[in-house]
Amino acid sequence: MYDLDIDNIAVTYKQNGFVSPVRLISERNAEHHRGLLEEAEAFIGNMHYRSKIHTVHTSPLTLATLPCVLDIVEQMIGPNILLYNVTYIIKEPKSQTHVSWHQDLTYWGLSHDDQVSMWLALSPATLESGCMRMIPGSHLGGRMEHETTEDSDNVLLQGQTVSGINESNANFCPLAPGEATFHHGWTLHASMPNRSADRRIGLNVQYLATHVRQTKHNLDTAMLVRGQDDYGHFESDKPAKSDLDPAAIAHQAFLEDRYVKIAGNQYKEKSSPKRPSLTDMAT
Ligand SMILES: O=C(O)CCC(=O)C(=O)O
Repeated sequence: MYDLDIDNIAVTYKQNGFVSPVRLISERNAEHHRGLLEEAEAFIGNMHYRSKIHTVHTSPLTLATLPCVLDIVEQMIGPNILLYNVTYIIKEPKSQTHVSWHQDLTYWGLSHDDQVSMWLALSPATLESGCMRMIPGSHLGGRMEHETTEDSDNVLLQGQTVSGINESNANFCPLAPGEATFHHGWTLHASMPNRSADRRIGLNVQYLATHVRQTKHNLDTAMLVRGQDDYGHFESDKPAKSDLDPAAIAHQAFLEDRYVKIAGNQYKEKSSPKRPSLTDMAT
């Protein structure tokens, strides 16, 4: 049994719109999972920001479905839980890659906000390496106006940005490997470039309550990870059964393309510039 004060975590989350740090796995285990990621990268190329990565690799699937994580998520969105997306967010050493102030739910097209994201550190996320910053209480005001920006160093698909943030209200969320932040989809957050000599690696996981639906598209996918789904709003993602199975990789390319079209557009499906798929990168 793990040693987490789940009630306290849930109270802090409801009050602030985020909770950090939460120790989920040991530093050693986080290093092990980093090793598994980097072994996969040696074979298939950089895994930064690839969608639905839990359908091609067992390590992110294991981390996203840890019982202690689902127990926490259950306190936040209820007992019937869909795993919507899993992606690594990697800032390479000494890189300009950053994330502008934004709210996650802005362009996802979801019908309700019973959603939470987990960000689990697989390497040190420090002020130097560009850990996340959050504005406490910002989830209570609902959606804020975002503008799209052109900035190739911004991780976000549309460079979506809320301007005029008073950064002196922000809390830094440094994490040691194995610690995580949980944040709500209306919580304003951002992160700065990685000035350190190590990679800053986070596993970013999004969970939805089963009653939430996709309003931009009728073919979106998710995976039931706890409870039951009485709604069936999403087609079911297939969890990775082994690592980097070629059929799973091909399907991930399709899912990623569709995810980018949905989440990467403010209103509805659009054609987007094609990114090389994991398959292209392996060849
Ligand atoms: O990885 C980062 O720096 C930002 C992550 C983020 O925006 C998110 O988890 O929603």
